Amino acid sequence: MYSLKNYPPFLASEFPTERENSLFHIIPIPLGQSKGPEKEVRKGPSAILKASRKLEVFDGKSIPAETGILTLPPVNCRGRIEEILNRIADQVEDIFQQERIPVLLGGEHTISNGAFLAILRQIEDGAVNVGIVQIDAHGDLKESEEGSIYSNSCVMKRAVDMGFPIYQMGGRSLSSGEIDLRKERNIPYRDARELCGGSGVKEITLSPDFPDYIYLTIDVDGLDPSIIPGTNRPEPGGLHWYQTLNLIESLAERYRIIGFDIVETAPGKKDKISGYTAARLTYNIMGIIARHMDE
Ligand SMILES: [Mn+2]
Repeated sequence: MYSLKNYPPFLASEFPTERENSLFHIIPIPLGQSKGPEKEVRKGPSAILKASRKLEVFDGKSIPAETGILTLPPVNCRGRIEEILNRIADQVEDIFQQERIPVLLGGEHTISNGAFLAILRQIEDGAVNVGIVQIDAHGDLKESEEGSIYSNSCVMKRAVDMGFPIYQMGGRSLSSGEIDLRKERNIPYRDARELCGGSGVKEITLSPDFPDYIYLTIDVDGLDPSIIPGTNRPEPGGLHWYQTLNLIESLAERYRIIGFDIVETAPGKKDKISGYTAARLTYNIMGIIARHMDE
């Protein structure tokens, strides 16, 4: 059993959450595989949900909560990682089948692999028609780390191996092996220096052949650590607040976002900013998606 005190429904303090036919279904996933202090990332989903109680419903443009927000119980993150990823995939698949939008709250970045698995299960004729757009300071393109192919540094390599077209945004700390893989596989990207330097890019055009349907995976370290400091691998020079929202809005204008995740939020005990900002980010992305649903 889990406690509602630690996992309150998103925006529980406000009105039309938890209603039937909610557009957004939130899955809290408290995964932290590390045995060291980095395992604190498993408290991220709870921090985001608790902080969401302080949100006001207007996001600056609309009231995303009017589309309905359902918060599911947290995924059981005990056992083998393959089993955990299957549990996540089952939940996400169920949401796709109801034609709703899954919102995964991590937890470490590895949880996205569960969503990728669910997307693959939806594909009938073998042609992958969903691309994955990643906002992240890192490549996460390693084959394995510390003996595991399911480390958070490997999550996008698994996506590539599954056959997904991917697009990387905000990168600024990559290994030479990851740079080689980008070249080898022709992986498109816009790194932070190009996106965030100077006056800052506000709109993004993905590769011409990128699929119309996209899944968005947001590692909060893709944003500048002045925006969300509470994360395990903070890296200077990231995306700023309105830049992040503008870039995502520009994606929503051209592509259909079928689901998204916010991962790697790891606020320390005295950190009052990171959980709240991740909740605000989650909520404002719901707003962006809701406003572009009918187009
Ligand atoms: Mn990452």
